[in-house]
Amino acid sequence: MRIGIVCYPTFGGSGVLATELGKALADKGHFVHFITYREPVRLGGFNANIFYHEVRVPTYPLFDYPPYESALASTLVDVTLNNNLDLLHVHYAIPHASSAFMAQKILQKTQNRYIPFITTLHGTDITLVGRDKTYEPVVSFSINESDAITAVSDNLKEETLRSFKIDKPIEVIHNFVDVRRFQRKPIDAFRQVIAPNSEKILLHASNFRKIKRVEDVVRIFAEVRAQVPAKLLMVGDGPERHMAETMCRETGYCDDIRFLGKQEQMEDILAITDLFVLPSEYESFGLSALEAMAAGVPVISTDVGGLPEIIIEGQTGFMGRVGDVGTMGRRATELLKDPDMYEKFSKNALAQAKKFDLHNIVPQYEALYEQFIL
Ligand code: GMT
Repeated sequence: MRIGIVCYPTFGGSGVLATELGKALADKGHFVHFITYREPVRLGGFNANIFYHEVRVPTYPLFDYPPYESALASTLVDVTLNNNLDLLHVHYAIPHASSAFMAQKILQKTQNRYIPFITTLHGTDITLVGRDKTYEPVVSFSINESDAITAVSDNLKEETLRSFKIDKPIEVIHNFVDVRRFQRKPIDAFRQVIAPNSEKILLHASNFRKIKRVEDVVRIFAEVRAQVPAKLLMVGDGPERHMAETMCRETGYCDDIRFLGKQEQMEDILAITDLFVLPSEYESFGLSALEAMAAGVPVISTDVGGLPEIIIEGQTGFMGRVGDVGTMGRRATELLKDPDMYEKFSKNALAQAKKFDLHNIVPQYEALYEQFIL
């Protein structure tokens, strides 16, 4: 198949998933065309079946807001025609689904050619941004005009049906992880630098937006650190980072917390990690938690959104209510203090991640695509 993938090329979960999907499809012999404004961060090395098309957004003095949506639609028309694409798969509804709809109509009218498009809903495109009145009519319309709609969790499907009038089925295809990629041996020198006295290592990775509640990560760490020698790694960057850094100073554990910024080699960082912490206000799925589990790292998280679909309470990690840093901190401490329990959780986490391995999930996308290929 010849598939066009549209996504945000950044470190966000939807971009990561879309890129990994494209790579997995290319490995299976499909031709994959990424159509984005920048090369996706996880794209990595050369693959003969992968093509990258940059969406150029020319600026003009009149444009306070350069019209990205139009530039994307035009590029989709061009790439579809010149590469004889079979279908478009857009990740994150805004503005990708409406651009795909526009491209579909242009191709129909001018070339008498029908290009199906599938929209995968990822989370904030529904739960935050999409619900906003400013976008809602366009989001509802373009989701409904998609040839197929998928959501990354049962919870996100329910949220979508609650917030929008959707007149066609939404198929749930859970996010996936390449488990093999996360079977790394810890780099001793790296562990030694981070935790020179064999302290436990906790990790949080996100885009540091409000919804991630990074202040709770620091509070949970403070609870743990009061009981167990430990270090906290904060990976990523975003609007709440400065606040989190200020908070660290207030806890008195500043020397034990390191902000690493954006990182591409998550498998190496996870290989030295003991516990992953994700106390979000909402997660449609929590791809970062699944990646941690694939590395055998138990997860301490909130019990929101799609997280209970991947984390098994009391077996692969512990979940607390939003803001309940006391419970999450206590559970994290118990786990780190009990080597037998930790060992069991680590094994369970890996076993659970294997259920979401790319070999189990990618065929679900292929089966869906096949329904639309003439
Ligand atoms: O919130 C993020 O980390 C970014 C965001 C995105 O769309 O790029 O992530 C959403 O999609 C991910 C991939 O499907 C999910 O794993 C995240 O849970 C989801 N984030 C939220 O729902 C807040």
